[in-house]
Amino acid sequence: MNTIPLDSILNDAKNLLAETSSLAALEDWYLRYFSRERGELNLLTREIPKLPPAERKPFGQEVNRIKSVLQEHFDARKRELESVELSKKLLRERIDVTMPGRAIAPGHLHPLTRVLDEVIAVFAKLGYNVAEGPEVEDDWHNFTALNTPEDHPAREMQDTFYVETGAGARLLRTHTSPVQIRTMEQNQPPIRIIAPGRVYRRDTVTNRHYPIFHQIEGLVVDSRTNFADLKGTLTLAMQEIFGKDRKIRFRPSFFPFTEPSAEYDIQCICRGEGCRLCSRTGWLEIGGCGMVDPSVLQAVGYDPEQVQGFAFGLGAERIALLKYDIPDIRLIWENDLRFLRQF
Ligand code: 2NL
Repeated sequence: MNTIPLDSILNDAKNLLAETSSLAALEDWYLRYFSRERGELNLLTREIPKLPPAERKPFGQEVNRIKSVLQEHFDARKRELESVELSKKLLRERIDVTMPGRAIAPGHLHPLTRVLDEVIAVFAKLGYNVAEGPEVEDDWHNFTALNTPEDHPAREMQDTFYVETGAGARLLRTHTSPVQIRTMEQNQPPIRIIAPGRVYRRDTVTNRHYPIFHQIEGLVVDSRTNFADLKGTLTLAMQEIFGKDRKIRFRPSFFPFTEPSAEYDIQCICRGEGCRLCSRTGWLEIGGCGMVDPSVLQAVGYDPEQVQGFAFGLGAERIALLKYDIPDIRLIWENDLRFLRQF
């Protein structure tokens, strides 16, 4: 008679199986009973040859029954634990779809872009069209058509960025006036346009100078356009931009492409008391202007006896520095968010 307690082995195995609380523990349990080398059930099988012959068959059958019972229990426990671990994992990795999303910080326009837009809007109200043209220009549109003589310093290599030299020279435009020349070449008066854009001049970088800047030039050509129209237009436009209570003054000046020419200033916020902003003069320089020189009208095929016009220019960066009290023009280009966020 064998003394191997099959019933208690089965009961122990079931109890231990019920106590397993993870798939890892289950794996240990399985190896303990079913491992080919050391599994307790396989060890039992090896006992068979030692038994009296009559007991071998029923003992073997009983071991096999226990094996299949435990295999079933194991499979069931495995499904249980798998579902427990899956729900734990789902809970752990749960996504709260009702949580508010991460807000995308809205950006805003660069102060220089705001100045350009604002000046354009003022002239658009007065009936001006916006004109644009290439930044790489030829000698004719940038200089010759603008009555700028061969020996004018603006044409010097040092003052202008030439892309190609010699005959058919190409250069980075030094003002947006070539846009007006192109417009006049392609259209007949009346002309009423504003030309905003990037221009390039050799310059030593300081808090007020930078070799790339933005100009806004205006041009009106019609049959009876006169200097009073120019003064009235610029006075109105500057008061729209800086405030109705600011005075404008015109000082005689010279430009190759206008005759007569003037520079125009706007009254400083200190009202002439004298502050650092206006260097104690009470006035802030804005730009230049004048009546279009007859030889410019001739260059684009207009008859100066029939039409005349006025033109003016202003530096967009300069307006931005004055309007937003920016101490250094380099801030315009650095794109430092600490600076930009202030606007
Ligand atoms: C300034 C000077 C000025 C003009 C620009 C112009 C254009 C044509 C014909 C005649 Cl097509 N004149 N432009 C005239 C006078 C002054 O700008 O101080 N710019 C910031």
